[in-house]
Amino acid sequence: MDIKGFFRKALGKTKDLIAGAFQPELPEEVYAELEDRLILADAGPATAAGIIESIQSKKPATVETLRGHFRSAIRERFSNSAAPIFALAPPTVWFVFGTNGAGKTTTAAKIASFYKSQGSTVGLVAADTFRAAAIDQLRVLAGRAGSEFYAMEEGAHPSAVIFDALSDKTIRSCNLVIVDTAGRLHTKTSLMEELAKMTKSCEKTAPGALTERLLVLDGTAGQNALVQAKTFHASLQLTGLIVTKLDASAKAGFLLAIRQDLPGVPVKWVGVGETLEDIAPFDPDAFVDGLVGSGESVKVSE
Ligand SMILES: Nc1nc2c(ncn2[C@@H]2O[C@H](COP(=O)(O)OP(=O)(O)OP(=O)(O)O)[C@@H](O)[C@H]2O)c(=O)[nH]1
Ligand SMILES: [Mg+2]
Repeated sequence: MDIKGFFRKALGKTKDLIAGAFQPELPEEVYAELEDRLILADAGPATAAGIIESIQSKKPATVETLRGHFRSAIRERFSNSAAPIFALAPPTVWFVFGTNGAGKTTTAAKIASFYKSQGSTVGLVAADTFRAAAIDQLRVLAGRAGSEFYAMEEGAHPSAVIFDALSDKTIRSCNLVIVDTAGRLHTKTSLMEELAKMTKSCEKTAPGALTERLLVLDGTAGQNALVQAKTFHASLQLTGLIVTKLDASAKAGFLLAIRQDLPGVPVKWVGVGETLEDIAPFDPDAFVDGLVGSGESVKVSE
């Protein structure tokens, strides 16, 4: 699937919801209708109002011009860079955090598979030691992704796993090491502190290696995902977001709210299914096409 097709699949449900506002005639109520639909798609009232205001001020005469202004308003929100960050010298270490079941383990393996297919060596580290099943899940996925794998026993201290993994010759010699962590509620302060300790353990063991602190968000969570992102960011200084399960969501509008509330934390990857191939780096143009339908953006100066 090409990148545009991927994002069409990811955003189809949300687009169906929003695009209903674009009727061939441009009635008086179009702005209220579009605003309502944005809110239904979980963009949040403030973000929806901001987008509508910016479109309305341009006084579009036709529905196609209106759609063009809408595209521009969305595209502007994704203008900062979303490219993944690598360390100056290998290994690069990325952490994945998130609430229970958000898709962390699957996503870690998907990213491993993505870079493996580009010729990199990747190590997956099982720092979710709560359940033996979590370790086994990552072991199986690492096998499928063609990655190295590192785990200790169930119940091991996650910071110790990171220290040992990064002291291990095979893991240390990988280009990229992805650390899978246990799911946790963002409201549990002690568990959030544990994540901060894990990142410190990494910084001590492999200085300069940790470049990405990625929060995995369940795309069906809508506005709840926004609350999670704010809390995780406050504790962990996130470098990026990964949004999963968009294929099953009509609430992708929350990504617009996240751009408004957390402008320094770009979306870096998007997941649309359960297989290792169901992931793509975030592409702002494909995102806009997926959400609004293809067409020309109207220049801001018009
Ligand atoms: N449809 C869909 N399902 C997904 C996606 N990503 C993950 N899943 C599914 O979501 C479920 C949970 O995925 P995991 O990767 O185990 O989630 P996790 O965050 O590691 O879960 P815990 O470790 O238990 O907190 C699995 O059934 C995955 O197959 C996605 O992008 N789309
Ligand atoms: Mg997991």
